[in-house]
Amino acid sequence: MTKIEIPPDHPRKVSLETRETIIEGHESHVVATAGLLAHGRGEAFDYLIGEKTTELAELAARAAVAAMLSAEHPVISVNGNVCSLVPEDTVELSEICRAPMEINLFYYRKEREDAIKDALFAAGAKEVLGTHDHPSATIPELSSNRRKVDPKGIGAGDVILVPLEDGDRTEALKAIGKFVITIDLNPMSRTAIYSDITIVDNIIRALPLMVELARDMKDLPKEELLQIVKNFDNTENLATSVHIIMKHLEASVNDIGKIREKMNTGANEQ
Ligand code: PTJ
Repeated sequence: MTKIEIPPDHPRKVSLETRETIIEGHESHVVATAGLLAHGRGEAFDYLIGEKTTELAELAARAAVAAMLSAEHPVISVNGNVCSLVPEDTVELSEICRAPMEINLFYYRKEREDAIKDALFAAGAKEVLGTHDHPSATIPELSSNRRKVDPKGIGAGDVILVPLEDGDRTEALKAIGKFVITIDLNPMSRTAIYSDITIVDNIIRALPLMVELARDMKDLPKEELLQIVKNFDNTENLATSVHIIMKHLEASVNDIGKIREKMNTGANEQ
């Protein structure tokens, strides 16, 4: 299937193009079928936060980058959606933070692991960890496919970035003492709540922002990085994120009224 051309002046151009990207990812086996549904849920939450990076998300991204840069062994966990939407940024963040990428799939199929690996290499990766070609360690607290981890990657990691994750694994990673960072548009998801740092933003905006921050912050002294992490409060971050959604919904009530009033006035004048 060829990607459909979205007209440059279409008001929902970015959203529609992102949809096309994820559909293509599904066709090339990178994205699981359930990944399409997960993306739809993400789209709905993005609508609710106003489809832009909030100041709060920027603060969370800064704390996340500080945690990765100051870690002994940071790791980026990559699933189908992440690989499809932001392959180049993921590779770049991995390089700047010296955080290996590990493919870790909920809907595991060897065909998918291979497709994701190829896509990451095509995006410039030099090394990609995963459970297929390496002996695997297991997270005992977890029963899903994601219990298998690479002993050189998540197995040994101290700070793990797990974007668009399911709640069970985040909980399991916390239970075995990992510092967990996530990117999740839903501030009420279990992953968002269990993580140490949650960036409530669309990964298509959050990852490029993290790359930019990592470039700026990579030479900061470790104490300064650790202080940035210490000053971050995820409880406050998540509560305020929910308030942002509520305010946005309140504002929509007025907007709908105004648009309909204008529409009716226009119709009466014809
Ligand atoms: O590739 P696999 O096999 O590992 O499977 C990946 C998915 C995403 C299918 C799997 O992890 C899954 O089922 O995830 P969930 O439980 O649906 O959670 C995904 C979370 O990510 C939800 O809270 C969504 O709101 C959120 N989300 C979806 N798209 C985005 C997003 N958050 C940020 N940016 C997005 N673009």
